[in-house]
Amino acid sequence: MSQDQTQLAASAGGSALPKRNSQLIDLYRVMRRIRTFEERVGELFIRGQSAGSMLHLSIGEESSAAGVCAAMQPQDTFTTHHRGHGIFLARGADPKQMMAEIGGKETGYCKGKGGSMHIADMALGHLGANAIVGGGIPAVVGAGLSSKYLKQNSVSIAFFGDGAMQQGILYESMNMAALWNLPVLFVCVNNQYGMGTRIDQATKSTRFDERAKAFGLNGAVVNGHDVEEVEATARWLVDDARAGKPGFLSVEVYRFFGHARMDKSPYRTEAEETEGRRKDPVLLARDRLIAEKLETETTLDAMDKEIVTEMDATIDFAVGSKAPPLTSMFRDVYALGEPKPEPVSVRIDRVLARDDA
Ligand SMILES: Cc1ncc(C[n+]2csc(CCOP(=O)(O)OP(=O)(O)O)c2C)c(N)n1
Ligand SMILES: [Mg+2]
Repeated sequence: MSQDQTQLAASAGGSALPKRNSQLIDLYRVMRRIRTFEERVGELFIRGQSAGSMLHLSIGEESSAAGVCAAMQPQDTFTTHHRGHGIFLARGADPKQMMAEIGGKETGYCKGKGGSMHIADMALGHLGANAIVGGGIPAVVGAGLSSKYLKQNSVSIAFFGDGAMQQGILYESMNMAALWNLPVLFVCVNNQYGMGTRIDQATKSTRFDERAKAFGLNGAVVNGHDVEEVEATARWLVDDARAGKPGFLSVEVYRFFGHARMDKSPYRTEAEETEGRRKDPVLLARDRLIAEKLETETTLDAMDKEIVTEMDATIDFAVGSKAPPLTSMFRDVYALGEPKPEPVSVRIDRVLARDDA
């Protein structure tokens, strides 16, 4: 299949795409680990052990993380939005350190100071999750420019939600990436909602790939129920980005639960939610593995059980870890070293004494 044909197939729904660059079993395992991890994150919240009150689960969206990360190389970098646990896990993060971070513990990736929405890890190329809608997008343009300049052969990928499709920063970033032929990929995890607003109430045109193509990027939309389709399309886009042609991918998924843990989705009908959850990427991959006789139910049950044990241990690890000491408050925050904190009373006197105060 020529690249043009592949591009067309991807935009049209991708049914004719070549499949299986990764084994479906590997993609299933990654998705199952994300699903189980996210369920444990929910448990951490219910037990009152998470740091902060906002947690955003990616249950129902696992194919976007598993499919795109399967197409990445070790030197590649990425940023995520506020719903990024699954992406980091698919990239190879240690779930214990992740859970500890979400719990605000010193054994976490950022020693408990990043939490769910600001987790980062340079070793795995995670340039940072970001709570501001669209906030992580421009960083990949900088990373792409740096990679090109330093000849690092790395691609930088921004993951964000459909809410960011209405943010100006995305278009400034796409424009610059296209103009400078940067090794960058923009991935929209289109779960149909930005908080309680359905996407067609937020924008007139939901053909997001057309917007990217208008800027001179490769553009594709894939059905996120099919993780193999996501992986095959992502591989094409990542490979092209590495060669200097940036791209955009919209992965169409359904957010199974509310925006955050306290949201019971009163703005969605039960019928819609049932239909959305029917297209479960994890279960569909499992069914296909069995139907195509690639794996037996017994083998998959054993794998699932092993994952449950692994993820149960993340809760014990997080709950059993210590919170960072107060004395470490300013360490690792802005720069290396530990500035001496100024006593509050001294600071107040200093501010009040300022001429322009
Ligand atoms: C610039 C900005 N505006 C508003 C918010 C409040 N907010 C947090 S998440 C969110 C919805 C984001 O929706 P989407 O980008 O589709 O991601 P999803 O939550 O669906 O994964 C909004 C409006 C914010 N964090 N940043
Ligand atoms: Mg959304």
